[in-house]
Amino acid sequence: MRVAHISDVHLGYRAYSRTNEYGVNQREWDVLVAFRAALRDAMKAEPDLILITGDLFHAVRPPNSSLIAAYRYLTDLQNQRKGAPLVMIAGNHETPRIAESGCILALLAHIPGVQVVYDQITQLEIAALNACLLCIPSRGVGELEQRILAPNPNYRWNLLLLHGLLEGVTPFALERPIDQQKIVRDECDYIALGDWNLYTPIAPNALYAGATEFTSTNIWDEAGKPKGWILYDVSTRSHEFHPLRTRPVYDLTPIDAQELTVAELNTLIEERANAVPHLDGAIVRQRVYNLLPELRSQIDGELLRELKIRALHYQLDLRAPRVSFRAGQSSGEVADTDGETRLTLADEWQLFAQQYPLPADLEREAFVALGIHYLEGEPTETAS
Ligand SMILES: [Mn+2]
Repeated sequence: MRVAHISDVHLGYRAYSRTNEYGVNQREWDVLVAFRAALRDAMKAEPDLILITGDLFHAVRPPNSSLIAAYRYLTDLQNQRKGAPLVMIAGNHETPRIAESGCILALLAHIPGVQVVYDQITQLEIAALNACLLCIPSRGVGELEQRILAPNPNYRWNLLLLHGLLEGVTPFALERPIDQQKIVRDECDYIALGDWNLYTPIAPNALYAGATEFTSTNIWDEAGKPKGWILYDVSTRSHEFHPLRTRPVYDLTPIDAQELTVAELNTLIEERANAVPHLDGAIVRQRVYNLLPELRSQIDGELLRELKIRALHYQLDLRAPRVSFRAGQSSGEVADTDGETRLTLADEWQLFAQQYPLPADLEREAFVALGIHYLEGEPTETAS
């Protein structure tokens, strides 16, 4: 039995202000294009089963344009596949906080061959494939503690679908990560994982497919890494990762402006941008460290306008010379002369945590402070 595994498509994701010739946000369009390409590629591989492991939609109420396109693509696909099995579970992005609100994925369950799990942990039996699928959507993760997950002996193949972060995948998980031992078990023929945006094998039989486009809160960390889908052979427990063409994302090498004239800085900005193989239409970030605030206005505006026209999104991220973010703590410590570490870990944490989406009931200031406390300990201990 061969399985096509797609995940974290995030239909309805929008970013930047650029629209395409149809008036649709360019990034929303890109995400649709990636989904269509994934379905087409998967279709060509003629899998027995297609799995979508959550966050097909970026939001509980996605834009109509994306909803209509998803319905059309999936209907076309399932017509071509003559209603062969396609199973999807809900991710956190498309799961409303209140269960009674209903889940948009329920709409797709009307397409021939499509089965959808968006609420509790559910066992789906697919007799035609002699397979049993234990489906754990985002909302089901909370039930895991009280459950004993055992394979169903009445079926030749046992699969598990999960949308959630296993422990060890990222240090930045907000919610408590899921115990690997509970999920990653040898008796399971395939463990199809969603929620993590990069293709990541956990075990030969347990894989994160990753997202199909760059839609996470920090795309710069993902720059240069492939997006795609997985073709998995259940009988040999082997897989192929199939990359998809996405919009290019570049996080350019930071420029240290400490000893540069403005003319030199402008030249470097231009050179780094032009060194990018496909700047036109790309998403680009250029960080500049140690820039004195009074020099900001002298950066070549015409150059920036040109870069912003060529790229889909060109972000010039200017940072003043390093001083502690907390007033009164530092005496204006000068930046490192080795040019390697331009920000302390605590400063990097602040920059990260100030933008990271937090649950509404979490106070950001306390969250940031706690992180600093963990990183630095008591100030008296680190003072030299
Ligand atoms: Mn997710």
